[in-house]
Amino acid sequence: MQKQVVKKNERVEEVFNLFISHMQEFLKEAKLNHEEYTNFVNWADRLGRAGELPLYADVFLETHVLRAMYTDKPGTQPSLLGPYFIEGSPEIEKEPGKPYTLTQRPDEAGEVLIFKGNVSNTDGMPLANAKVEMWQNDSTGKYSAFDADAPRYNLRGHFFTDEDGNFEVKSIVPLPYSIPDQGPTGEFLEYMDQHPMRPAHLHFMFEADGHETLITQVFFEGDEWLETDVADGVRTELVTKLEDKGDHKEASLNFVMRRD
Ligand code: MBD
Ligand code: FE
Repeated sequence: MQKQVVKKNERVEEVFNLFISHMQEFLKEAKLNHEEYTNFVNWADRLGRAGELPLYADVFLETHVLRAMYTDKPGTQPSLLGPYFIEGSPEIEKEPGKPYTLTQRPDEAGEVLIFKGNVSNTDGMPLANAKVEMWQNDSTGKYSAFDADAPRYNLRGHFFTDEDGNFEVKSIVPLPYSIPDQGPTGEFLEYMDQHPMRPAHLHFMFEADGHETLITQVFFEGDEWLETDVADGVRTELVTKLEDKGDHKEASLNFVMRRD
């Protein structure tokens, strides 16, 4: 096998050294015996082979990276990118006087949701023409391109804010999400006696010139999984009301981006 050539990088060296020294401390503290060690290696191997490493990392680790980076920082709190973002979503065309409609099947099941947002920056300046990328699960609780029986970009798309930084998008109300629980990640959850649920959420990524890209999620008041989200992605300021408008639901939230 050819040896991989890695350019020396002090940051990577620092991080790998920290990682290995903490792993060694962990093994000492947990007093792992050899059988437990073997079980652990086999589990980690199954996790990788099942393609669940990104899922596992995003559920159990990503929130800690974000909290370390952003707690008490001005602007909207970022939340998890998660394992279900894919590149290349379609740009959504707008009909005059109507909201954008997130890519969906003609007979898309679910409750209609009108979501209204505003994008501004920490100086209070509205951000016109900011790119809004959005993705969510469907009325079977699944994500296109992963577990849903739907076209690749179903309930995914991007569009742009208007001159006042506003946008309005028509979609369906997302459902609470059960992360895959039949594989190695599910095994882990079972041992931890933890349910596999995430509260219903919309995923957003905002991009605007001169500003830090904002990746976040929106949640809804009253969701039964808000307090025990398996991925710990909920932040108080990201929880909004889901208002009943008779034939549809409505929700809104304002987003504040930081300058680069
Ligand atoms: C999701 O839908 C999600 O958003 C995250 C962060 C992890 C697992 C599933
Ligand atoms: Fe998600």
